Amino acid sequence: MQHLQSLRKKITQKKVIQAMGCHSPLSAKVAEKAGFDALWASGFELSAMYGLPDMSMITMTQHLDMLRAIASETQIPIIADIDTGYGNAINVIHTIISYEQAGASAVVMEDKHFPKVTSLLEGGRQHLLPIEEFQGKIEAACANRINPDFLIIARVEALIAGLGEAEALKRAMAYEAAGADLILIHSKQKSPQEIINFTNAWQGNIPLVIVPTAYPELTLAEIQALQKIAIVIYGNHAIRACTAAMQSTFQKILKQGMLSVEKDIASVKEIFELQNMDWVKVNEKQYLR
Ligand code: SPV
Ligand code: MG
Repeated sequence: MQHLQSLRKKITQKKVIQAMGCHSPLSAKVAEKAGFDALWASGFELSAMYGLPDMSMITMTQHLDMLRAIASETQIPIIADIDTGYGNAINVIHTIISYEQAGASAVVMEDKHFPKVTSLLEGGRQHLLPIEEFQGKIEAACANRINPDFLIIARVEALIAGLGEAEALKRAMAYEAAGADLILIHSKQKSPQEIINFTNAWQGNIPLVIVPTAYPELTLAEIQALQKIAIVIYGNHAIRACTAAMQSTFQKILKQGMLSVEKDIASVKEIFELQNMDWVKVNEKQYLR
C-alpha cells in the first residue's frame, strides 16, 4: 500500500507534514487540491457536520463510512481520529483492523475514558485512563495492524486535563515504550508556550504531532525549528471555513438577493470538477448507445 509507506517515509524526513482536517470527500478533495500532504479524518468535524457535540456520539460505523468515502476519492494519506479507540483494548483490536481495511494510513488514539469529552471546551470534564490500561490499548493496536507501515499515534491529553508537563511527559514516555510510532501532544492554552516547553523537554525517540487550533500564531517555520514535530494537524478549519461561508452567504441572500453572492461562492463548474463530471462525459461517450 503506497500511501502507508509514503506517510511512514515522510515522518522521517525533515519537512513537517501538514494534514488538513476534513469531514467529507468534498472537503478532502479541496484539501488535496490545495496541496496538503495528508488528511485528518477529524471526529470533531464529522460530529459538527451532524450538528452533534464531539463527545463519542458519532459511532465508529459513521466515521468509518466517511473515511471509506474520503479514501475512495483522494490519493494522499489519511490520519484517522479514532478518539478513545471505541472501547477497551479488545475493542481496539477490531477498530484497528477496520480502519486499516478502510484505507487509513494512521490512527490517533487518545488516553481518555469512553465516552470522551471534546478537548478544546473551556472547563470540559477530562478523565484519563490509568497509564497501564492505555499501554494495553496501544499494544493491542500495534500487534493487530497488518501492514507495519500503518502508524499508531498515541495522543496524550494530560495538558488538556490540566495535569501538567511532568504527567504529560511521563505518559508520552510510557506510550512510546508500549510501541506508539508518534505522540500527539494536545494543548488548549491560547499561547504556544505549553507545547514549546513540552517539545523542548521531550527526550523520547519518536516524533511529535500537534494540533495548534488554540494557538494559531505558532508558524510553520517555528514548528519546523522545534525539530521534534513531524506532523501538524489543522484540526477544524474545513468545518469552520464552510460554516463561516454559509453564514455570510445565507444572510446576504436574504438581505440582498442571490446575485449579491454570485462572485463569492464556488461556480457550478467548480463543483462539477469536484464531482468528476469529465469522467461521466468520457464514459457516456463510450458506453451510452
Ligand atoms: C478533532 O479534530 O476531532 C480533534 C482535534 O481531535 S480537537 O478537536 O482539537 O480535539
Ligand atoms: Mg477528535
